[in-house]
Amino acid sequence: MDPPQIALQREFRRVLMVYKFGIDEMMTKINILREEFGFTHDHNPIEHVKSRLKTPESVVEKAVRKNLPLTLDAIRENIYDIAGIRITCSFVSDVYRIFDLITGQHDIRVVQVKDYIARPKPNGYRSLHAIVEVPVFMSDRVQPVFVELQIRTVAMDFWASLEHKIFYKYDKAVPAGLLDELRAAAATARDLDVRMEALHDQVHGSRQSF
Ligand code: 0O2
Repeated sequence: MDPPQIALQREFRRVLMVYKFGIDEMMTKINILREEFGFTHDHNPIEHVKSRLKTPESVVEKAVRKNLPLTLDAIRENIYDIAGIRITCSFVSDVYRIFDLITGQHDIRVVQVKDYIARPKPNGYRSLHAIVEVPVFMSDRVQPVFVELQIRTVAMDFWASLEHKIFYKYDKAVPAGLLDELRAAAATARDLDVRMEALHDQVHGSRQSF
């Protein structure tokens, strides 16, 4: 890295705290939903939740890759996934339900939605992505913060974590045979989601009744 990139990284370390607070705000919302479902319904749509903050190194790398000016403002305005939360649900209907419950909250602004469940990526990747903006109440101001949400089923998550490992093991040049296998495995994961949802509906009645 050259000196301007190193200087930006140092400056960025100070503002990273606000993104951590953005994650905290969102995690509170998600935990409230999760606990409330535990009390009031016989089925909890959220299996598990993970969060992560991008490191200053990877934020600056992304800024360089996107040809952004190396300034904090350019990073704040153009890099949406500094704060990330991944919510894993049991069923596909739960994914959309959780999405609606979070994005329907009045202090949340939805900036962008990518529905890779309705339109999977060519490699087979499925997941519902949303960039939301959440207000963080600091001592002297209210700071809106972008948070990337990835909401997916257990089957989608299983596939994505293996694909991610394979992708990096082969340094992004995955042999064609393995890519075919991964696409086939993604189709199997999709079929499993359909079957599990049908079974769940048989036992609990249609999810639409919620
Ligand atoms: P990490 O370490 O997980 O954060 P952009 O952010 O707009 O430049 P893009 O690709 O347009 O990039 O955004 P998109 O499609 O919303 O995907 C962003 C994140 O989704 C990725 O983050 C991955 O976490 C996940 N993702 C997207 N496509 C795939 C895929 O094909 N396989 C797997 N396993 N995960 C995927 P990062 O930044 O790549 O990494």
